[in-house]
Amino acid sequence: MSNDTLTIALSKGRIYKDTLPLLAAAGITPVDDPDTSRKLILDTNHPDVKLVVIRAADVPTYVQYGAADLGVSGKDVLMEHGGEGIYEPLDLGIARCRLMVAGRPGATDRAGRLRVATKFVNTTRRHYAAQGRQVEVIKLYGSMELAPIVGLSDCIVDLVDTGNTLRANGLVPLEHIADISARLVVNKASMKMKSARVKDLIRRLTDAVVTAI
Ligand code: PRT
Ligand code: MG
Repeated sequence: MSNDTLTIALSKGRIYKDTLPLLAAAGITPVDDPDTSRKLILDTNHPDVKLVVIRAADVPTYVQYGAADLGVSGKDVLMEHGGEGIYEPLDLGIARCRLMVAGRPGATDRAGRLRVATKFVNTTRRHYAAQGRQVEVIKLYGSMELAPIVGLSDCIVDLVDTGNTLRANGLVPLEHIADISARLVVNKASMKMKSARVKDLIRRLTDAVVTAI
C-alpha cells in the first residue's frame, strides 16, 4: 500500500481477539469492529496505520507481495506457505496449539502407504518425507476429523488444543509435528523502505509480549 501508511494483515476470530490487547499495548486501537463492520480495511487511532482483516491462510500472501507491510499469522499457516519474501521477527505467544497426526489408536502402525487427510498438504509431505515414509496426502478444507471415521483416510494432520474435538470423534493424537503460536511477519521490502516505523512497531510489540508473559 501507500508509502506513508503501515498496513497490518490479520484474520478474524482467535487471532484478531488475541492480537488486539498486544496492539493496544503498542498504542494501536482499531476504530471499527470487524464483527459488526463490513469494512475490509479498518481505521485505527493512528491515521497512518490500517488493519486489513482477511482469511487466516491469506495473511502470508498479502505480506509476501507487500499488500500488507506486516501481518499476524499462525506458525501452521507460515509452515504451509513456506515463508518466501517474509521475515518472522517475533513470536507473539498467542493462539497456541500443536500440529499433530491423529487417528484411531494405532492407525499409523500398519505397514504400507498411509492415507493422510489434511489442509496442511506441504507440511504433511515434509513431515513424512523426513521419516522416509510413503504417504498419500488427501487435501481437505475443514472437518478433518471426519475423514478417518468415514474411511476416507487412515489418519489426519490437524491442530489440537484441548483435544476435545479429537476425543468427541473417537480419535487420539499419534505424532507431534510442531508447537504452534501466532507470529508477527513483515514484508522484506517494508523492513527496508519503512525501517524506522516497522522497527518501532516490532519493539513496541516485543515489549507488549514480554509484559503479557
Ligand atoms: O476459520 P477460517 O477457515 O477462516 O481459517 P482458520 O480456521 O485457519 O482460522 P482460525 O481463526 O480458526 O485459526 C487461526 C489460527 O489459530 C490457526 O492458524 C492456528 O495457528 C491457531 N489455533 C490455535 C487454532 C487452534 N488453536 C485450534 N484449536 N486453529 C484451529 N483450531 C481448531 C482445530 O483445527 C480443531 O478443529 O480447533 C479444533 C481443535 O481444538 P480442540 O480444543 O478441540 O483440541
Ligand atoms: Mg477455523
